[in-house]
This record gives sequence, structure tokens and C-alpha cells, in this order.
Amino acid sequence: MNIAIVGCGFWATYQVAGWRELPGVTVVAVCDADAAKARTLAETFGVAGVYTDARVMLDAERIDALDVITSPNTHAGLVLLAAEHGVPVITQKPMANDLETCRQMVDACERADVPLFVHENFRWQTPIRALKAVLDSGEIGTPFKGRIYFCSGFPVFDNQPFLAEIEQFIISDVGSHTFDMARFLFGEPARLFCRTQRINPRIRGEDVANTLIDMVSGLTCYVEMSYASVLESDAFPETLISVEGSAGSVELRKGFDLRITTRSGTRVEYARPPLYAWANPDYAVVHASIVDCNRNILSGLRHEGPAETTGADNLQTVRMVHAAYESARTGEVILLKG
Ligand code: 89Y
Repeated sequence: MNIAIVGCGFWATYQVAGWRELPGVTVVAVCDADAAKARTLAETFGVAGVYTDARVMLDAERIDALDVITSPNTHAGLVLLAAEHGVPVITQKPMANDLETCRQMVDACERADVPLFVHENFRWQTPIRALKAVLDSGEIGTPFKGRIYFCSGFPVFDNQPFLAEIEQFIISDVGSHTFDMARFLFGEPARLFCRTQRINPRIRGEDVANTLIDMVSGLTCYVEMSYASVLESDAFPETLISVEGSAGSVELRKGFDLRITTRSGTRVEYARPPLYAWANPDYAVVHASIVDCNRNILSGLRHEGPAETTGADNLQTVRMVHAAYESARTGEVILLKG
């Protein structure tokens, strides 16, 4: 599998390192409008092809997939370019900044018969998979209530300065993950209500969002997100989750402890992610999940099994993101079913 990368910024280093963990995969070319960035990434990983124009790269290289790691406003153009070249394409989240563009991307790839995947990695984190296994085992009975908590004061803008500039920040950047995890754990949403705030005066978008979601199953899920939290024990980048069911409860605490309580007592499972030497310690659990997410996408690319985070699947998560913005704007509950 020959992969080409477009976008050689902060995240690309980890994405390339993640690909290199998988047997049979070679990153053969990298591209960035900033030639120095492309050269640096290529030199770090010994990549032969270095480009500043994605079209030139796609014309010149024989590749099995294009991995798009640019800022969200450029995803659509690059996905359409890949579709035009008949090249399977993977894009970072959010697929695009608005729902209509996401739909067009999915439609264009379907029409060109080109597989489209979204690199949605949070659902691939070791502790999230372990939590899902507990739910699927039936040990806590039928889940009726969930809480997904991602609140932090971590200075995300230092590594990803563009996040301070975007008008829609935390729901689009983090809600893409938390809402996707809600779907992964609890099924599809029926309706939601969201309130947002901007606490940090130096950024453009909202940095706090609280969303109450009714799932089709009847479960009620509360999703809390913040980058304005001053906390004794900041869990960044861990997502803390608790679920109550008819026969028990499960809680994912900071440090990857999964505490499962039934009427017979509490037991603890440790759901620690693998530690890769190349991972940034501040993001270790997320970086480890890049490998598992890529492995799943690879199985889709090789027709070995279905990939979970296809463009069509991710449209459902994108609908939630924009329903949350609509709810915050209008003060209304937004229906999602159907
Ligand atoms: O961009 C975001 C993501 O995908 O995970 C955490 C992050 O880096 C900052 O919010």
C-alpha cells in the first residue's frame, strides 16, 4: 500500500509515524504548499517524493490512497481532486466546515466509485474500546444514561494556532470526536439541545459546549466539552465517560481505569493504550489510536473488512455537530431522527 500525504504540519508527523507501524504500508510522497515543511517531513521519515502541489503529486505518483492532513477548509478540494484521479482518500476530521460540503464530498466519491474515509480516531482509543466491550457484554444491563466529559485547560492553541482563529471551535474540533464516540457507544441520536460559551477572550470561537442528547435507544447522553477549565487534575487528552445501566454502571476515569460496578461490587480493569516511542507524551492515548484507526481504514482499502469511519458514516456525526450549533444559535431542541 503506497500512501501519499498532503499537509505536513503538526499532526502529519504522528500520522506518518502511525502508518509506519503497519506492515505493507509505505509513505511514498508528501506534499505541502510550504516546501520547507514538506522537505522536513520527507527527511524525517526518508520519503522519496516531495511536492508543493497535490495535483502534480497525484499525476506523478502511483498511490493506493491519499491521506489529507490539511486544515478543514481545504479538505473538500483535495478529496474532490483524489476522486477525479480515482484515488481512495482519507481525510482528517472535521470532513469540512459545513454539512452541505460534507454531503458533496461523500456524493462525489460515491459517483467516482472512490472510497472515502474520515480519520476519526477517538473511538479507536484503547479505553474507549474497552468501555464498549463492557457495554456489549451486557454486564451492566441496558444502558439508560451516559456522560462524556472532555474538559481541560490544555493550551491547544500553542500546537494548533489555527484553532484560535476559527469561528466554530470546540464543537467542530472536539465535538467531532465526542459525538462520534456517543454514536459508537450508544447508537444514533434522536434529538439534541446545546448551549455554548466563549470564555477565552483571545480566541474567535466557542470554547465551552454542553449538549444533552436523546439517543434513538432511549438513553440520555450528556456531552460536556471545555477548553476553559481550570482543574486540579486536568485529564487532557483523555475523555472521561460514565454509563449507567439497569444492572450496573461503568466509569472510565483519568489514568485509564475502567471501574465496573454491579450489585455484587466493583472491579477495575486497566485499559492503558500502547506507548509508541514516536508519540508526543501530551497526546499519547490519541497518537496510539492513530495506528488502530489506520489499521481499520487499511482493512477497508484492502477489501478485507468494512472500515468503521467511512465518509458516509461520518456524515451522521457531522449532522450532530451542526445540529449542536443550530441549537446553540436558536435555543431550540433539534430533531435528528430520519
Ligand atoms: O484537534 C484536536 C483533536 O483532534 O484532538 C485534540 C485536538 O488536538 C485539540 O482539540
